[in-house]
Amino acid sequence: MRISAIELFLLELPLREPFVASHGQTTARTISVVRVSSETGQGWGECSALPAATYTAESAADSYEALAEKMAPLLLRGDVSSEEVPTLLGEHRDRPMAVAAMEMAVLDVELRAAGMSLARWFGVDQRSVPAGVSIGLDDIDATVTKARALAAEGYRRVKVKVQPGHDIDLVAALRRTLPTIELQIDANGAYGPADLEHLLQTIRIGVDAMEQPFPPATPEAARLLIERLSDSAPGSGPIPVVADEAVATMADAATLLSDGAMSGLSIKPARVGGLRAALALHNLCRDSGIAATAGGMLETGLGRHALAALAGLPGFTLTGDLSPAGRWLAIDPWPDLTMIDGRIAIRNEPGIAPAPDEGVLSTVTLDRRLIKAGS
Ligand code: OSB
Ligand code: MG
Repeated sequence: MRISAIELFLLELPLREPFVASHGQTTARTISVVRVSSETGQGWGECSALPAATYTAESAADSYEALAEKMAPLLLRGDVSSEEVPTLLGEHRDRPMAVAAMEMAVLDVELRAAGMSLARWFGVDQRSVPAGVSIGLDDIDATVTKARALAAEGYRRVKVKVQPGHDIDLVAALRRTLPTIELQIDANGAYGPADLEHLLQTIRIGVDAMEQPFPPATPEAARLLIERLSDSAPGSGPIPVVADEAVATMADAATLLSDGAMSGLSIKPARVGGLRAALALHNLCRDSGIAATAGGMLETGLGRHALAALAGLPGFTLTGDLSPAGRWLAIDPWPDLTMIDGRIAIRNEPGIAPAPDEGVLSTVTLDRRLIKAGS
C-alpha cells in the first residue's frame, strides 16, 4: 500500500490506581498511538512504551518524538506492507515499541481491507482466553484484599509483584486466602544471585510461575534457579522461570534457552518489536516445549485487543495479563474487551480493534503531529 498520511497522538490517560513495580511507579499512563491513512483505508497502532524508561530503555514521549520526526518519514517514501515495516525501520531497532506501533497500524489497514480479524490472521479459532490480572506492589493486607476481590470477579490467575523483603509473607498470605488460584510472581529483576535460597523458599509456598527474578544481565542466576527447581520438583514438574525484560529478540530467547536460563517466556508484542515477532517467539516456545504467557503493558483497548488475539495461540500455556484495559485505565478512547465467566472474548471482526471514540481521544490528547506524503 501507499501511505498518504501518518498521524501521531501523545495521550495521557488517568489510571484507576497507581501501578507500582520494583522499577518504579506509574501514576498516569502517557502513551502514544498512530493512525495510518492509505488509499485502502485507515489503521491504528499503539506504542506501549511506559511514561518513563524504567521497564525498558524506551519511554512514551521519546518514542513519540522519534515516531513523528524520524520513523514516519521512512514509511512515506513508497510502497509499504506490514511485513516490511521492521526492515524499513531497521535503524530504529532500539525502539521496538515504536516499531511495533507502526507495524500494528499498517497491519490494521491490511486486515480491514481484507475483511479479516487479527485472530484469523494468527490462525486462532478460539473465541476466548482465560482472564488473568496483575497487581502492583502494595502492602500484604491491601494485596490480599485486591486479589480476593479480583478472584471474585472471575480472574483465574493473579500475578503479584515481589521484591526482596516483600515475598514469603505475601505469598503465604495469598495462598491462605486463595488456595487454588493460578499464582504468578514477578520481580522485574529485583533479586540478586545471593537470594537464590530465599526465592526457592518463596516459590515452595505455592507459586505457579516466577517471572524475571534476576536482572537480564545475570542469566547464570536464572539457570541455577531452574536447576534447583528441577532437582526438587514434585509430581507436576518444576514451575517455569519466565523471562520478561531479558528477551527483546529471537536471538536473546535462543541464547537463554540453550543456556538453560529460561523455562518460560512472557511475550509482549511491544517489547519484542511487533506482532510478527511475537508470533515467532510463540512458535519458538511451543517448539521448545517451554511455557509462554501473553504479557501486558497497561495498554489501551487497542493494544489489549491485539494481546487477546495473540493469547489464543496454543503455545500460551500460562494465563496471560489478560484483563480489560479498564482494569488500569480510568479513561480510554478504545472500546474495551469484555470479560464473561473469567474469560476474555477474542474479537472476531475485521482489523485489530474497534475504532476509537474521537471525542474521548481529543480530550486525552496532549500533542498531535500529522506527517503527509510529499511534505
Ligand atoms: O513486568 O510484566 C511486567 C506492565 C508494564 C510493564 C511491565 C510489566 C507490566 C505488568 C502487566 O505487570 C500489567 C498489565 O498490563 O496488566
Ligand atoms: Mg514482568
